[in-house]
Amino acid sequence: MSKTNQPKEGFKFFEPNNFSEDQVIYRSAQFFHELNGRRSIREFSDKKIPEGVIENIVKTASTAPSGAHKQPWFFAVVTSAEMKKRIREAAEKEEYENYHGRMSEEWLKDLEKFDTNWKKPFLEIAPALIIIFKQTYEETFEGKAKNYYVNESVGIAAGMLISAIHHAGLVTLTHTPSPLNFLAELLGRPQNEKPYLLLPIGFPSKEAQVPLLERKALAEVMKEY
Ligand code: IYR
Repeated sequence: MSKTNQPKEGFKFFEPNNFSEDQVIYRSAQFFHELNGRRSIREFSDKKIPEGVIENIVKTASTAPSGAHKQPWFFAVVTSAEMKKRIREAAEKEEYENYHGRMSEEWLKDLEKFDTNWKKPFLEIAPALIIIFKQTYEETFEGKAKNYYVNESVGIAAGMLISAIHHAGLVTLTHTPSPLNFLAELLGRPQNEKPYLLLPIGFPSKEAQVPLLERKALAEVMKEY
């Protein structure tokens, strides 16, 4: 479709999809159905992820909207057995403390149905770990530049990463072995980056089990005004 006007300086005309109304309805239902099949997985197969898939998933996450389009995120992809082992050891050290005193009784009770504990074998078994870093500011040649709405931006990118992983037919877990600081140290990340989430990614183990959970009904999460 050709436009008669010129776009304003620094802009271009947006090219919409132009789906029919029926297509919009169908696509929305289809995408819900697809994402409703997503579950957090803690039991992984060691099967390799096909070439190029992680790159596509990270590129998808990096399309997320961000404050002033600063894209204040960085994705560290760990596939080396040696580094996965070091991360597992450091994570288990933190998790041991979490499960033995740092988490409240109420918190431990809330986690009972997930049957989790301080041991994290998936950190070595999964073929890859993606560690998302948030960039609290940007380091430029002129010095420090500000980033905006960093938590919101990186949270949205993380959601898009998880959706892309699921869409590809892979599984993941949003793992938070808090405090996460050991990851910045192990991976030698710069001062302006703080670890945000750790996601093992791969195929599920044939024996993988997930807890019986219900999602909230629409009326509990939405109201029209
Ligand atoms: N980080 C711990 C504990 C944990 C916390 C929450 I909130 C969960 O939803 C699940 C686990 C762990 O990964 O075991």
